[in-house]
Amino acid sequence: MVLKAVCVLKGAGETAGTVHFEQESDAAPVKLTGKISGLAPGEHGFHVHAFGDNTNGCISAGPHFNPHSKTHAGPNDVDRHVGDLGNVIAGADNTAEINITDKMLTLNGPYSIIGRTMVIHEKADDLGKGGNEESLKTGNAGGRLACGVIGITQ
Ligand SMILES: *[C@@H]1O[C@H](CO)[C@@H](O)[C@H](O)[C@H]1NC(C)=O
Ligand SMILES: [Cu+2]
Ligand SMILES: [Zn+2]
Repeated sequence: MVLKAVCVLKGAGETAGTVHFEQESDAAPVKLTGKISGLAPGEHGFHVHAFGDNTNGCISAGPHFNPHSKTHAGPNDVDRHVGDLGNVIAGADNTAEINITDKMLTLNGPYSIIGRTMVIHEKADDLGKGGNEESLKTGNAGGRLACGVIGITQ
């Protein structure tokens, strides 16, 4: 069984994109592919946030999806928020190509990310290594440029 999901990211500015999710078994990993445009060249924090709520823009999505009550870290760390996907990198064309295989995300079960929100940030995520309190919560990734709810697709 292959599970699939999609997320269309939009925001107040010109940042926009589409991310496709695919899970080939009944557990992690999940593969993410897609593209986000309208980004300043360089690294941008990229996370799954807890709520599929965009009523007040991306801010209503709440904090990083963290069902195991861990501190913020990078995607390769054992102790991390489930939603911690690190950074995507935009090139000189202001576009980030997404090609991530993540060992912790799932599209089914009690910790499924379906119905939650993907957020792309203004700044780089310091992966919890910034040496301050905020680093262990958000990675100091700054404002939310665009976001979208992760939905089931065929
Ligand atoms: C995506 O990443 C995988 C694993 O690193 C690599 O084999 C594959 O060629 C990449 N695909 C694209 C389109 O960059
Ligand atoms: Cu985020
Ligand atoms: Zn986090």
